[in-house]
Amino acid sequence: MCFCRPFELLTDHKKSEGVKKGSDPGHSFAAQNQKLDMAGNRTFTMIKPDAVKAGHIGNILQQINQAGFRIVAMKLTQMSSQKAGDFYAIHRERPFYQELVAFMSSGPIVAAILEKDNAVEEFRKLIGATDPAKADPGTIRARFAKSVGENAVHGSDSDDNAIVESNFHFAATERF
Ligand code: DAT
Ligand code: MG
Repeated sequence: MCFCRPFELLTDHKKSEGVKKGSDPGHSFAAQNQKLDMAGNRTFTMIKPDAVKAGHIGNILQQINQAGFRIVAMKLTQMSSQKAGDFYAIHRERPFYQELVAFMSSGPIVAAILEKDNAVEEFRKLIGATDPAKADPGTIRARFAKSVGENAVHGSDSDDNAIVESNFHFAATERF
C-alpha cells in the first residue's frame, strides 16, 4: 500500500499551515468525503508525549468528554521525527522547531478527532493558552502542562487545519 500519493485536495487550502501534503493515510477520495463531513464541527487533537508519560490520558479524555466533545477517531501512536517535522512544518523557521520536533517524536501520543458545534474554537478554549502559566485555571494546559514547550495537548487552530491534521493521522475507515 502506498501512502505517498500527492494530496490534490489540499492544494486549495491557502490558509492551511503546518502539515505537509503527501502523508495521507486517508487517501484522496476518502479525504474528499471527510472534507464534506467535517465543516465547522470537528477538530483534531493530540495528547502530547509529556502528558502520556505522566499518566494523564484518562483525566484529559474525561475533561474532553465532560466538555461535550464526541470522539470520532482515536489512536495511541508515535510520530517519527520526519512525521513530527512534517506535522509542524509551519513552525520550521521558529527557534523552537528542532526542540518541538524532538519532543513530539520522543514518545507515544494520543491522536483524536473530536466533534462538537464550533469545535475548533470550543476546544481552544478548553485547552487554554499555549503557555500553561498563562492558561486560564481549569483548562487542560493549566492542569496538566509542564511548560510552553511541553504543553500536554495540541488543538487545531482553524477548520481547514482540523481537516488537514485529521487526514494526516486517520483514514476514513478509522472514523466513526
Ligand atoms: P498552539 O499549540 O497553542 O497552537 P503554536 O501553534 O504557536 O501553539 O505552537 C505550536 C507548539 O510549539 C506549541 O504547542 C508548543 C511549541 N511552542 C510554541 N511556542 C514555543 C516557545 N516559545 N518555546 C518552545 N516551544 C514553543
Ligand atoms: Mg498551533
